[in-house]
Amino acid sequence: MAENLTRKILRAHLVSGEMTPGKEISIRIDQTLTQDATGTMAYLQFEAMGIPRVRTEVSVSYVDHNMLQDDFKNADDHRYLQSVGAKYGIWFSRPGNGICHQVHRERFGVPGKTLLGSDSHTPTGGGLGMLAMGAGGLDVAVAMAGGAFFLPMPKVLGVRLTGTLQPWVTGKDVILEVLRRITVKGGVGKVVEYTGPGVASLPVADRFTVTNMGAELGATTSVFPSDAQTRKYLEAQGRGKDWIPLAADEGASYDETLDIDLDRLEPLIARPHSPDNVVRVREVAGTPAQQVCIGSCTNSSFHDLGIAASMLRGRAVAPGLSMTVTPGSKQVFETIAKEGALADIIGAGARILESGCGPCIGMGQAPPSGAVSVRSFNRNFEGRSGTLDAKVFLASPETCVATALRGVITDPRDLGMEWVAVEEPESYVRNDNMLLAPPPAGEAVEVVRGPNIKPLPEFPPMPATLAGEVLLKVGDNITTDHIMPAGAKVLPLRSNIPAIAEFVYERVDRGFVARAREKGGGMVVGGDNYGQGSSREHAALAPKYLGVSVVLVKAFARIHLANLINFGILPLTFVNPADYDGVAQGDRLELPGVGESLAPGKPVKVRNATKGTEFEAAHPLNARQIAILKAGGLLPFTRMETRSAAGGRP
Ligand code: MIC
Ligand code: SF4
Repeated sequence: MAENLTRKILRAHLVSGEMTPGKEISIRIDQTLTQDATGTMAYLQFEAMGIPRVRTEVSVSYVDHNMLQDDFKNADDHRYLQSVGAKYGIWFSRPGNGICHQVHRERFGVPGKTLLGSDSHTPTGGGLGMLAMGAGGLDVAVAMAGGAFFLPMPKVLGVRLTGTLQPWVTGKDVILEVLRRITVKGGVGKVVEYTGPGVASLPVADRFTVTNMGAELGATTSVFPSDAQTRKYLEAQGRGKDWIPLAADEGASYDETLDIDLDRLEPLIARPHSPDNVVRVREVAGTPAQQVCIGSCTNSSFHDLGIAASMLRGRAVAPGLSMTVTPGSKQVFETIAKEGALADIIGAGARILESGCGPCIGMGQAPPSGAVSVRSFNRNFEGRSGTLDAKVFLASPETCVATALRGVITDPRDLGMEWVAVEEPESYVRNDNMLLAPPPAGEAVEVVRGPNIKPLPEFPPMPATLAGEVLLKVGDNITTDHIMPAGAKVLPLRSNIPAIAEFVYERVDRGFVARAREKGGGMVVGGDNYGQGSSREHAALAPKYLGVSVVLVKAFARIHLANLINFGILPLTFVNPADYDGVAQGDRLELPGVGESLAPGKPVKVRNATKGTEFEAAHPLNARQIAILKAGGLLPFTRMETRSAAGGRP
């Protein structure tokens, strides 16, 4: 039977389960990646598993998030990551070598392989025809140990592209259009697969932008075929031998479809504070802007910076505006330096930042109070930039430069500039001296741990009855940035759970942590698409540390749901959405006997002791997940399993 590309790759990696949408499957993972902000925890967890060496084809540890070194913490964590990687057979991409998703596609990505990364933008690899997914660090640690990755079998949404992109219209506008049409929850439970005659003309750089920002749809991942463009890209990376052709079978069917005519697309922009709040750039043109940032894993390729440089050549950034440019990797940086584009960018007055996440995750360059900041990034959640009242817009590098030159939001077509296509180089600068291969197995390596690395907290098994106060009630589309903020102040605490727990829900309710402490834990109630955004397991782990035992919402985002289970927090959904209205912050909820009665498909009775009411809640858990929850989380569960496999010996 004619099959789409997603199903073909899944089938080739299937370990268990039936490929029926919604049913749990498990797949073999060929490659893993971690970044520093999630990596320290992932490697602490990997160490706790007692496996001598990773069992994947390739595992890479990147340093790109925690780049500011204003005290010992980040620098110590970098040293830990380098040494732990060397010990267990993991490549190490040194700080300065670039953003994980940019470097991975340059140096490691292979069409048809599976990639699991402890970062929600891991789907970027789909631009090369990989099945690349984001997950919590613990799931990635399990994959490094050779374990399968469990996920609900996704539906496949076929996005059929026709026509060709017009001058000044880019891959960013393609994904913004998809976001405009199906919103930040439109991809939940789906893989977005790009097909149709429009794919062939889409430069690989644009494909990466589309698959990267597919994370904002809530999608499991996104994937493009591997074709002549993919081959050219891999050859320019000196990796032509890694290329294989891949595409959906002729006449393959999709669970859902969407058509996009590239000829008719226009420059688009996402307004504050959500990536799906999309309009045509011309609808907001003229809005004064105080900052423009080009960079992030979405748009910082050679292609992106080449276009930016050609627009900036001989011109100047507007006086009321500050512009930053971040090359996505050392390769991009070296290439634009050699080709002269860097001089054009510097000459125009842009501020050049080192290759890393930087302003995208609030690591510096917070905008001024109330400022409009136009960024080529992928997320514009409130406060993420580091300035709570800043208004962040998301657009293509072309729209960003047009805005930087004029000082007001500008459609690049209205600049009156001639559009020049940027060709992919025949050969990229290939200088891997910041990429360290692991030493051969058996070589003695000492793992270096700084004082910022605290031991993993231990959690007891789930008690028979769960009861507690609703510590917080929130609405729809709560992001993990709301739950566990990032930024320069908080990110360095990622390997220190007691310290980072102090910041849980800080931007939503400053009293949350004190309340959780005072009440000895409790529950959180939320709306639709709860936990969208990043893969950070700290958004589950830190609330768990504060005693949160149940999260009861209308619907969950995929990665956050998996993280809640991994750390032993019971995820429940309202059977009747109207029951959401009947629960208030401060109410006491009781789930008597749930620790014993929890079973697949069986609703849970929730008693609201304050209101004297009762309602039913559902859960998506299967028997394996229930066993994990009862054990207190995936780590204690894995330890128990290992013990029983060893005949009960510890
Ligand atoms: C993000 O873009 O939000 C991050 C920071 O890259 C996160 C990972 C993290 O929180 O460390 C992500 O996307 O998963
Ligand atoms: Fe880094 Fe931003 Fe990409 Fe996250 S979205 S990996 S913070 S560049």
